[in-house]
Amino acid sequence: RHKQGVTVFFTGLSGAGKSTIANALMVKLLEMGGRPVTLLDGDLVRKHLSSELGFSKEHRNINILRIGYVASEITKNGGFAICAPIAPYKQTRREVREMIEEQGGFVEVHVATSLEECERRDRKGLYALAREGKIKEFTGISDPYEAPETPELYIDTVDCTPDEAAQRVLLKLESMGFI
Ligand code: GGZ
Repeated sequence: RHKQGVTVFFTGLSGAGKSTIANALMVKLLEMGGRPVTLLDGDLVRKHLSSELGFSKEHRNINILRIGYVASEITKNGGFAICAPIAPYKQTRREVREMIEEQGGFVEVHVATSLEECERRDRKGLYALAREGKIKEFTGISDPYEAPETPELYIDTVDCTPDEAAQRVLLKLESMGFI
């Protein structure tokens, strides 16, 4: 008991707050000690693991399956994997879930900040560029996002801080018996 690995898989739009919550969760899990924690953030995965890939449906799916594979190995070996890609396609998320559930726990967290709110914040200016057509296939603007129907957790960042969101993930991990 308590030796099983777990993957926490965040999904949501660009700018929804996935990375911020994922980092806050990592800090909390590290503070608790115990299993090693590996953060597979969208940006770093794109840089180190998927640098040749773009944002077509095919390339996004290859990217997500790579993240899923790495997370499944971490989970198999008893660690915590935290993933934070957009992961816009339902079928691909399902494949990742099936792959990881063979090895341990899988907790899908929908960071459900609305498109309106993400675009209003536009922290990196990408939504403006997407509206101008300067970034093609941009999720939510000119490319689809298929929202999860039954995620383990649903978080809207309008009514909670990143720290509170991370706390909610911890409570979920606890109630599922993983910590
Ligand atoms: C969506 C894009 C795009 C397009 C570049 N669509 O907010 P960010 O900048 O830092 O996070 C986004 C990141 C998305 O990469 P992922 O690997 O998470 O996507 S997926 O899961 O779909 O493979 C955004 C930036 O890359 N970005 N172009 N066209 N986001």
